[in-house]
Amino acid sequence: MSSNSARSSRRLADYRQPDFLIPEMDLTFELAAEATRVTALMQLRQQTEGVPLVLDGQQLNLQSIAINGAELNPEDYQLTDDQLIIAKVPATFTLQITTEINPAANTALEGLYLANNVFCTQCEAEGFRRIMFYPDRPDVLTVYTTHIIADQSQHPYLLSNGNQIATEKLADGRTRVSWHDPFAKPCYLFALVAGNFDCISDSFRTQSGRDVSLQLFVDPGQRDKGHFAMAALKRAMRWDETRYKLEYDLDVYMVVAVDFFNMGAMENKGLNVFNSKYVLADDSSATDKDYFNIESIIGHEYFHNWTGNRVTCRDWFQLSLKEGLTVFRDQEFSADMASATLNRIDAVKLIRTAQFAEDAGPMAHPIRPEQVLEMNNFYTVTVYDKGAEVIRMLQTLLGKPGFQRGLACYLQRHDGQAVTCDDFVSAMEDANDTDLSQFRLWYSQAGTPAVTLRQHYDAEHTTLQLEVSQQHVATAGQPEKQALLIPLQLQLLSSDGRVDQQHLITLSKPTEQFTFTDVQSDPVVVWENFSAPVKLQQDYQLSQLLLIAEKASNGFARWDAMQVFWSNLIREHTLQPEAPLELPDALINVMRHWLQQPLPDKALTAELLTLPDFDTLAEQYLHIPVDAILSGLTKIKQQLVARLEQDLVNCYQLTGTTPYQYSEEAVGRRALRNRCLSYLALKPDSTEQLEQHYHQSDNMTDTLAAMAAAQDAGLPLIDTFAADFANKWQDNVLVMDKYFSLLASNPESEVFTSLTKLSTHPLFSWKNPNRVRALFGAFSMRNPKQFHRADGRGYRCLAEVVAKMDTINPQVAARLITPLLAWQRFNDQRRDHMLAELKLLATKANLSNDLYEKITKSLL
Ligand code: 7MK
Ligand code: ZN
Repeated sequence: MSSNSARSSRRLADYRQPDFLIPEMDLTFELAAEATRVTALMQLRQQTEGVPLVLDGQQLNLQSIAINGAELNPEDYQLTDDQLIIAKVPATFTLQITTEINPAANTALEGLYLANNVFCTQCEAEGFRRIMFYPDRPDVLTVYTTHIIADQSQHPYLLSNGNQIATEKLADGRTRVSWHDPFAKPCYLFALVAGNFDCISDSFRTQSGRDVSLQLFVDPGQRDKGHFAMAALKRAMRWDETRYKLEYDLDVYMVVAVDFFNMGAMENKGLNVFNSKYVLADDSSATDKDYFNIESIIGHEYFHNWTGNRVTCRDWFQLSLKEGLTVFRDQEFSADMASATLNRIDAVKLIRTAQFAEDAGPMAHPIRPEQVLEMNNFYTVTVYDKGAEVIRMLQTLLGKPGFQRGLACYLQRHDGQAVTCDDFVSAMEDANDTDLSQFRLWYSQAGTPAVTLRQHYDAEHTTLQLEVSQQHVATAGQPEKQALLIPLQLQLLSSDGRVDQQHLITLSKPTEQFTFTDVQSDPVVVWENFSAPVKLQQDYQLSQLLLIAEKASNGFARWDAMQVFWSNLIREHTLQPEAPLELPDALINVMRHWLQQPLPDKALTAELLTLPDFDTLAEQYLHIPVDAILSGLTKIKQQLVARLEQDLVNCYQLTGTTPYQYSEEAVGRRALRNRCLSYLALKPDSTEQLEQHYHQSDNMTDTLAAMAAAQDAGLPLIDTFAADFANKWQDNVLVMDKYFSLLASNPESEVFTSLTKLSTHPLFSWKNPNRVRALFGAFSMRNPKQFHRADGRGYRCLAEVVAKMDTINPQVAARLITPLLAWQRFNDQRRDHMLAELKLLATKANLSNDLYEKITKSLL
């Protein structure tokens, strides 16, 4: 941690080529909990004449340093807090450096750390500098040979990137295992894992007929929970071959699951490391959502092998080059594995909540940021998910075949290189012979555009004129905005709901007119699939929204129409919170129809029957009317139950259970049934049904649904469920995370007692990010009622956790603080309480860069 005065951001504009290249490196790790020795032998080649050699390094203990075999004296180099500088070096030379590090003391989980008796690394983005002195930047590509020396009785598996080339028993009883990765890679893709695991082995024959050995490592005793992930991996490998003709390139692909991990997973070349939450699953302990996430994240990391590893980023400002693209690829994979509509709905929900909020707040940044203090703060929904939307727009504009050509050109042209977002767009342009200069603004401009659509129908000439305009508001640090290139996929529906015409229009000016001919009647204009990350504003009548919801062929558009309807209703309520909130009969009839005759896609039916959540609604206000949104949601739910009770009961029975299976049909059926249950729980006499649901459940999705329904309805029954659940699952820490999250979402004020109690639970640990996120992440992000209490108690609670976590794991602290940064969006006491907490945090000594950057931007 640096003193506040020494902090300085880096800028994209200041990029310079590396001064030295390191084509090859030989690394030896002598593992020991508190003093691991790392010896590196590197071949260096100077690129810029006469410059000193500057290596990054943090919290390292330098043991020795030699150039071409000659030991250096202390006056030959300079050691600072985070650099090693050697003023005079030859043009080409070998450099040998030995350092000592303390993995046991590493609670930040960056670099090499020891947790649960497993040595594990996480190097992205800038963790390698906590392992050894090195130019820790993604444009220095090196071929690694890695030797791991350890006591194999303690750590039977000693793993690193690439192929295992040797294993040798040493005279002192320790073992040395050697690995070689033939693909030159940046140091952020380096990995080392040493521990005791159960290993699931399998193999995959590639399209060209090579056999790849697949190995999945899980905690001893967890073997049965790894089979789904292994099967998902094989589906991902096949999909990338079929869709993009991309094959795996090494002889072995390893995945290790660990419980201590800052993020979801990591694509280290040939040796992925996963948070165990995204690997381990079986039918009784995993939810439908868990299964979904595992397949999607296994896919994501696998797809990085081409988009990220074979072609990597020149600098960290280009992060979206690999992440936006790889999220897009994992979304397309998931859409092909199950319901494309549901996948799109989930992706859009995330954009409309977290991403729109980020783009409107103090941390707003373009998908290619221009200035960064702490890189870890830029692993954001903007870089990832808005980045994926930008890639999706390219596919929409160029068509699937055109996009495919562009991607092939990009990978072929830049294989083995570290490149930029501009290089990617250029490949798309060249492969399609088109000019994307205006499109490039999506990479540099932050903020969510608003697009307004007005229609004028001319019955005499059967023409429809659309007047479309885009509006932009200033974002943090970026006051000027330009018109973007915005693709809009539209359908014209006739009054019986039939698709009359389909058009892809491309808005490029502030305002533009589009004219369509042969339109037989004044149509309902429907936006398909959220074809651009914008807020689209259209003036719909209630009857038009219901027509879309009921009749449109596009499932996404049906869901979206319902979202607009509920948002409008809540908005009216926030303007007049005392006025009675009456649901129109036409709406009730449509909902009744869905309950009586669910659509073939039951998951979509469930979504059509679900109200927008607090965050989705909140994002639509400049100043968030917390109480009115919450009371509006409650009133609507109560009316729905009162007016649809019998239909909810019938639909619940209609969707009766069969033994658990993770299939698209069964997932949809459970979603619909549990949606009904959550409404029915609000009836006065729901206890019996909830008990039955809980006790009959053979799976985690249904069990948690009963518990959540009981808790949200304020029934004492939740205490009985919780006790039973904790007793049953006390030995499964991932399931106990769900228990922590559930109790942290309790909308009653006793949640504070639970938080205190659970933070001293035997399974809870401040050092494990999964536990902390399960408890306090859930509280701050899934409990709007108690978190946003007007008396500030929720904010106080979070701020205390953030302060504590900053001393243990700054990355986790910086992610947790997010909801407090948005203080400008709240009124009166809430704003004052949030500000007070931020200001108090700002005065803390030794604040991490992670928190410092966010807090100062928010207080600016
Ligand atoms: C996903 C980086 C890694 C946030 C979301 C991931 C991370 C952070 C997985 C860690 C990833 N490269 O594959 O993108
Ligand atoms: Zn990724």
